[in-house]
Amino acid sequence: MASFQQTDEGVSTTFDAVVVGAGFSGLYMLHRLREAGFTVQVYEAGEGVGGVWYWNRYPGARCDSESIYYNYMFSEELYREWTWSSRFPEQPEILSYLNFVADRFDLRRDIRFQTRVVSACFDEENSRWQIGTDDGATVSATYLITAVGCLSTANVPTFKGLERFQGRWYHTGNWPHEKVDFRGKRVGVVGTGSSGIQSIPVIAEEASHLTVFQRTPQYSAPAQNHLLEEEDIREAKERFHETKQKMRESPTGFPRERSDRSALEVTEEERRRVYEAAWEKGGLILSSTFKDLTISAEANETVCEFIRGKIKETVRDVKVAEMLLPSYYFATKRPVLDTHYFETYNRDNVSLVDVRKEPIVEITPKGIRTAETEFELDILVFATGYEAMTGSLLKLNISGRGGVTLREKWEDGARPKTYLGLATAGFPNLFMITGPESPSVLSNMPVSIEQHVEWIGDCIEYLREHGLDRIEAKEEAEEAWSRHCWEVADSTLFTKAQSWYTGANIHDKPVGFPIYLGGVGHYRNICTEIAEKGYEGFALQ
Ligand code: N01
Repeated sequence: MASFQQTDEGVSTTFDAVVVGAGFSGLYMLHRLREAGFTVQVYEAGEGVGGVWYWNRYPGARCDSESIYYNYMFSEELYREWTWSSRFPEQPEILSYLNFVADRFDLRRDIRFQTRVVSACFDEENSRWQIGTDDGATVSATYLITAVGCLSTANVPTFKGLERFQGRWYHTGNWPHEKVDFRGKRVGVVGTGSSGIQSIPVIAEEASHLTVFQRTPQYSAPAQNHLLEEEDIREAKERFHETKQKMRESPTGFPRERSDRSALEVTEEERRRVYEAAWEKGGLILSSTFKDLTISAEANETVCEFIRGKIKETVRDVKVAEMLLPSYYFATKRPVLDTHYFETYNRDNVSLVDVRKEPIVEITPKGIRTAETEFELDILVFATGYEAMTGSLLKLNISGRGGVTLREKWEDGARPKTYLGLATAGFPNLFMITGPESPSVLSNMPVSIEQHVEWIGDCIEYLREHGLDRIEAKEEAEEAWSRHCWEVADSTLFTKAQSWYTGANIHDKPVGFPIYLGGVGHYRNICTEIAEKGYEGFALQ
């Protein structure tokens, strides 16, 4: 039965479910549970819906997944009603889409904006979560569902002296709503991941001078973005069912075919032809051109060499080109797409600093001091990434059975152990959308989000139908899943890199690989089978 109580002031404090976050995950979770007759309260720290697409407003921010695949597929009507303008949508358009969805399904009435969840304690006697928010309120819910995103806790490096900097500084993941004016300004960008590489060419157009502080050179390929033709849009809408099925069954959540050839079984000319074609087509397809690029170091080196060749062809200054050449295994850090990134280093107003050779020593009132020199800057942009996968979950201060916190549980071991990335032992009635050890960031996110939301929705309905109100992952099931997740990852090159995938980007963070690499379709089948077996591996009461 749906539980719902009113306080004296008429404000409800008891819900079937509390959902944290109103981005892609939280919006659909709210809709799914409400349709099934449950009472839901969503808390969102921002003033509006959108999650990462609400906060990431930095210049050049756009999605690296193609728009026609980067949307909800749970409703054909919704899919038909919305029309994307370009192949890779810009942040404002994605935010408009999520606002459209919120209006379309009347979601805002159950979202409390500008309210941050600051604690969640499991009350064992009543099998309920007590959830505290930063406005001092406490509410109670049978289920706590985190929809906090995998990349939402900004990593601002603890450079000495930042507080003395006399200019302004920003992190790309927490960008102001008003435009930042770079005209006539000396700007420093620290970081060359996706956010840095998207923003650098745009900032360079405006700034009087841009200095890029690079720690690791990146393999980046051109997005080859373009406006969508009417014909593309019509075709996409007509293929809704076929595309949806392909995406759900695929390894990565995209409807594209994967190669069954090794990069080493073809001639050098053939390999070059394949890589050139992928380069021209643009997008994230380079990594799926051959089946063994993320498994075999030798195969991987062929694509690395191809991209290094492109960088050398593009960047005119030989010394700068040399500094931009990456050496890690391609795709073991998140592949990056760009629009004129390497070309930007041909501009007179752009310079590059290699902070591995010349480390940043401190931020001074006037700029950045490296081991060799001081760079005078008016604006600093930290494109330094996130405490990925676990950062936003840990910030919620969740404590489960026996008062053990999620932080204690996960920092104790070498990795954040979960069962399917959906639940974790010791934390009954807690569900995590795209949690650690699910396909999440190595898949097309909306596809993985929908799968989790639907699985959680079905599970909560099942519990209601069977008169149960408590579910918890068993330790042995979690142990087996976590081991499996690691073994799959460790059979690839992914665990051999220093990346935010492994946690190596955050000082002191335990290094692991909290992403399931077995494939989106395969993972879906595992989750479905577990549910069909009466939620095997979970204890139900
Ligand atoms: O962050 P990152 P991001 N001193 O962690 C450097 C998604 N995303 O915000 O590589 C100097 O990738 C760090 O260096 P290194 C996407 O999944 C998607 O760019 O650790 N440098 C690196 O160069 C993406 O992968 C989209 O050696 C320091 C950079 O900062 C993820 O979000 C757009 C440093 C951080 O790169 C994160 O991308 C944007 C220090 N102390 C983001 N600390 C789209 O789809 C860190 N760095 C559009």
